[in-house]
Amino acid sequence: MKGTVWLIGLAWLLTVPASALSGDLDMESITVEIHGRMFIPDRITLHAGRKTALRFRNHDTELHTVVAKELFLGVNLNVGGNGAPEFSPDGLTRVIIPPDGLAEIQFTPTGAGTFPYRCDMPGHDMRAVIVVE
Ligand SMILES: [Cu+2]
Repeated sequence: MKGTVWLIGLAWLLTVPASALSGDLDMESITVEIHGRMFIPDRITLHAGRKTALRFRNHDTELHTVVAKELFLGVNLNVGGNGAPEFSPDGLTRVIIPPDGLAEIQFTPTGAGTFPYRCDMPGHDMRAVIVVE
């Protein structure tokens, strides 16, 4: 009997996509790759009212940051991975992502708009846009 339960558990693990393990089945997952001091792609679209797992994966051998002025202010969120989030009283202001690091921000975008973000490390001219529709 124990063996059967174990097998069912294993089968479940193998059939459920990895994205579902970290949250709801209806969560929208999107990943921005950071490579050669660029955000790739430099424009992504999210959906207002939809639970979202927004990931930034740093493939470079240097630190990068994600600085978004308005997108995360006043929004409930969770930051996972090995990034270092920084908060003001108004909300998440910056996430520092180490080399080969990954930051996952789980939140629900509240309103439509176009939200530029950037990396504010000295000398990095890295800009990209998140569109919420
Ligand atoms: Cu950078």
